[in-house]
Amino acid sequence: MSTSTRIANLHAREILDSRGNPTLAVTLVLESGLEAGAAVPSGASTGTNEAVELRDGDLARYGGKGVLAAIRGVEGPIASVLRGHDVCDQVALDHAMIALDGTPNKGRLGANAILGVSMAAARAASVVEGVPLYQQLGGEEACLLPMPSMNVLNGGKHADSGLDFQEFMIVPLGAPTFAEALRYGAETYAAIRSILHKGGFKTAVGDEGGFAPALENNEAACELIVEAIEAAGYRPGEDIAIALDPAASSFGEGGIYNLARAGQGRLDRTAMLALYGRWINSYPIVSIEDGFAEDDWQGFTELTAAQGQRIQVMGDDITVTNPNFIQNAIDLKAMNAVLIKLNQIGTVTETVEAVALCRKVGWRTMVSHRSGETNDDFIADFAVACRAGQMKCGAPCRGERLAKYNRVLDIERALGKRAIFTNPFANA
Ligand code: 2PG
Ligand code: MG
Repeated sequence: MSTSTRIANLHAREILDSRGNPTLAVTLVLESGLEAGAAVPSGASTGTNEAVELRDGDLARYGGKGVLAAIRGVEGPIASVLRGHDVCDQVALDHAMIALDGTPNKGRLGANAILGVSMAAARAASVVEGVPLYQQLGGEEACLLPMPSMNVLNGGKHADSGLDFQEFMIVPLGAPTFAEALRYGAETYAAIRSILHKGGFKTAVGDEGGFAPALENNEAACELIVEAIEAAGYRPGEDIAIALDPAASSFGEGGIYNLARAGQGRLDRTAMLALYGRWINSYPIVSIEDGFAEDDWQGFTELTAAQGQRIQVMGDDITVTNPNFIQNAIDLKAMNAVLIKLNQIGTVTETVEAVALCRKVGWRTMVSHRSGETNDDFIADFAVACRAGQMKCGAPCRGERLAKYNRVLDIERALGKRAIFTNPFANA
């Protein structure tokens, strides 16, 4: 190993995410003097089994959300263990941190601390190797650009719009390139704004850049999106489809779902299944993520059995990017796709393993941002590197969301003729 690839030191500092909450920015320094950094995102609708995000709990600072202890972990024990390690051996250094933490959920050092180092190491390795990050992680065959799902209407824990469902997304699956997909999405987003404006609704946005109007109920959100797709000159279902993330753990427990915000009352599992069935018949829906709560494996399994041939049934809170939970989903046939979030599991290596497990059984994957984000665009490269095929990082609005979409644009341009962009739902 040459001195140029050995880790010399780690620094971390507290920065603010897109909600104004503290998070970590990590800088990794090599013996050669080369530096690379990464910033860590943070969720609002988190799964119970996600790896632990270490917060100080000191109410005198940021309401307890400070990350000074996580920073001490990076600069103290993690730096001591990683000093001298080859930055290009991602698997070894991620495993060194997992071993140092010693808990099953990274509860001692914090997944936020560990992930910041893991991402910074991948970036440093790409600089050392002189290749872009997507190629460093994914090799020469990393040419598949992700189909974006853009979150245009925000509800649940991401906005006080009154919508129970968290995310109403548009999927420009008829677009020939990623750049065109982004244009389809941005034009439809603009059409939603005009329709809302004309209807006297507020056009303020939620955490992920989608509008947060006080619509009458959850269906009205789907109606509005279909109207906007047409107003923008596209064909619903053929050019642009709808993807949902109800994030049902936010309003459901024990098989009962409380759609009170939008005045639809309490529904049991069977009624929720019927509701999704009606919606799938009425609107061009291609994907439902977290249609049931994280404790409701039966709901997932029933939805997959009933609708899995027609739509993508995807897990997020219930699978938490953790190969153990994904394996359980495979055993139960509980879904046919998995959402992938680096900070749910806490290292680049384990996230790559989660994607590989999905690929092994022919399941689709979607790489995802968190509702609390920074301008770090790591996930754009990561989605291309692991040939995920899909990605969501909010609306085509707000800098921390566009940082990722714009990075995919750059990757598409850099790949030139080698770039592949396909409709992942073509054979659904
Ligand atoms: C989700 C995510 C991202 P959060 O539920 O899929 O959209 O939200 O980061 O708040 O968990
Ligand atoms: Mg989700």
